[in-house]
Amino acid sequence: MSFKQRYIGIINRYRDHLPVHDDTRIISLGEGNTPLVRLSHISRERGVDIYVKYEGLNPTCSFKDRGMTLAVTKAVEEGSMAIICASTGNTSASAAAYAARAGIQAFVLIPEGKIALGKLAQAMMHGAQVIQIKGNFDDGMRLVRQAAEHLSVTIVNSINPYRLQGQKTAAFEIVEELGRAPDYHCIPVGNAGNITAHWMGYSEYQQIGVVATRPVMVGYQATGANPFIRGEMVDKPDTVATAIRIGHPQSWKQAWMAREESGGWFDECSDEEILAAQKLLASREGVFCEPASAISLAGAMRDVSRGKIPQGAKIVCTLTGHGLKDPDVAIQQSRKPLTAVEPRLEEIKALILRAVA
Ligand code: AN7
Repeated sequence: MSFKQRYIGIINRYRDHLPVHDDTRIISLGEGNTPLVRLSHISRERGVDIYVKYEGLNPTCSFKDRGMTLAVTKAVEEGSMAIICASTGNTSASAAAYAARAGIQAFVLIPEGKIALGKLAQAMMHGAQVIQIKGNFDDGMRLVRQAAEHLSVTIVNSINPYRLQGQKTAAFEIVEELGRAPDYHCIPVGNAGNITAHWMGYSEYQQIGVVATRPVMVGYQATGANPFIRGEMVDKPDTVATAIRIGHPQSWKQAWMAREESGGWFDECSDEEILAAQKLLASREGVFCEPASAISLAGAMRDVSRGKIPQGAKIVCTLTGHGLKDPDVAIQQSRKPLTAVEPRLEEIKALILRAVA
């Protein structure tokens, strides 16, 4: 029996492609190396080859960990004792965990009442200072920028360039797994950091000759939070997919460039389409992601049915966060209400027989 080398995270794995030194102290939780799951039922039914990159299986259950390991590693290297971010939830969870790991303080600004329960639990458990704002993510982001001008805290939102450097490694993994770039990469868009990071990753691998082609990048936003579809900022964003309830994206220009250079497009999905795709994925393929993540599949399926994405195409959809992040929305949308029966065999038998009838 031979032993595989222990996997210890994206910085160690992709050191040559990232801005670290030999003696940099790496702050890692073993992020990255997430599964690329082929959707067998959905691919067969729709005549395409669809994979999901299951980023919900990162240490804090979202893609943010890829960027956070590098952002916190560099913050510590530069002597910072505190990090700060605004967040719709996942960035705060990730920042809190990596700050704990590093032994520094995290301050997280979240929109009051608008973040999923799992994410709030994470930020609180990891010991972040949680600051609720009577406002939305965009208000929080403005305050974070202002606060960092006055105080010595490091911003770990995706305007921190190390975040995108770390997140580009998802594209590396996809290429290595498929042995090529996909034809289409479908991805949720909020601040547009992740679509930008993926395009950087694919482009780097093309430049150094690992692959000959890059995918068409397709970004999806919720109908109520759709600045890229409107072509202008949105002041009162709203959607059931709270992770992408963002009206003033931080990586505006870079995302337009990714769209332009890849020959891609932006489109929007309604909350109903998002929840239907989330349910379909969970019930037909066994993969549970949060609502914001499901928009990548919702959009891809619609673009396949419209012929915008051709039959036979190889498609990767990024599932940015785990379904358990947002148990409330999952339970609310279940068709049958949960009831309890007496603990007797007859009751159970009757229920099973009725279900299979
Ligand atoms: C599950 O946590 O912005 O387009 O503050 O949590 O790179 O912003 C989260 C974003 C998609 C959008 N899916 O990614 C935050 C935050 C999930 C997310 C996005 C987010 P970007």
